[in-house]
Amino acid sequence: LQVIQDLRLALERKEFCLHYQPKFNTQDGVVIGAEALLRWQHPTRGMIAPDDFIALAEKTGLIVPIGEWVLDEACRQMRIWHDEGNKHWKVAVNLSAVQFSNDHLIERVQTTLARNGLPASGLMLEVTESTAMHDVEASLTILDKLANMGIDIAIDDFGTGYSSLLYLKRLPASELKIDRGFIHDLAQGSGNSSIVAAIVALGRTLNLRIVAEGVETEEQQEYLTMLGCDTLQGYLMGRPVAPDQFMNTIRAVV
Ligand code: G
Ligand code: G
Ligand code: MN
Ligand code: NA
Repeated sequence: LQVIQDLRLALERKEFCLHYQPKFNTQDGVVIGAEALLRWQHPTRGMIAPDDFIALAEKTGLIVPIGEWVLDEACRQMRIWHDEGNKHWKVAVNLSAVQFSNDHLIERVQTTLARNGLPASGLMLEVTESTAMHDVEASLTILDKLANMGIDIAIDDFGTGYSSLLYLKRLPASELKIDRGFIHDLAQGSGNSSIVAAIVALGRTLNLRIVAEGVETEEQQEYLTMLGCDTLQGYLMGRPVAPDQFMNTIRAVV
């Protein structure tokens, strides 16, 4: 397949880039960091979204070198933002299931932080609920190592998998990201609003920050604030943008 061939060459041809979407503290509106989101600038097909090539990258194993590039690039950019005075920001990097179970993950993360001079506290790793719960004992081993290095762990797309509460309690995560499907159809008194309220309560109990992603309207923003979400992320406050546009994006909000 042509697209597999293209994907193999994309790294050396420098066709990947990262866009960054800001994350805001609900109470004071302060930016606490950004999620790095991968984009593929294809020479003839234009910009390709990750949903259209991550699965293929996983199947071919190419996700491992691509993921290493993502981690390195995200750490490099966050080091620049730290040096510009935003020392408290973290960059959140998505890990796919294949990367997560790769034997070299821990070592790669360590060397990448060191190479870029980024403290572990400047990095957050996002794993989906289904990845984390797939083999819970193995996940605990890996996540404990990462957490012991001082890296924050977020459980992404939360509410779409099947978490055992016992395991959730043992996971060294600091953040639950409510899947944007629940946010999209959020309305006062709706089924989803009860689910969001329940996840917020769970987060309080387990000492986890609750992030609402996919916030698109002011009604959602107000309601999620009222429900007690700690962090908001979405098109309303900022779309994913190239790093040179990031400061302008957040200045428009804060
Ligand atoms: O903007 P958005 O289209 O960027 O992302 C779509 C999906 O692709 C999300 O589920 C997101 O987690 C995933 N994704 C984005 N960037 C990366 C990445 O660098 N690595 C992995 N594994 N997934 C990513
Ligand atoms: O699965 P993950 O949470 O990593 O994916 C983040 C995805 O959500 C990216 O594709 C990003 O572009 C997208 N996204 C971020 N904010 C919004 C939003 O407000 N609305 C919608 N529909 N998608 C969003
Ligand atoms: Mn994510
Ligand atoms: Na998500």
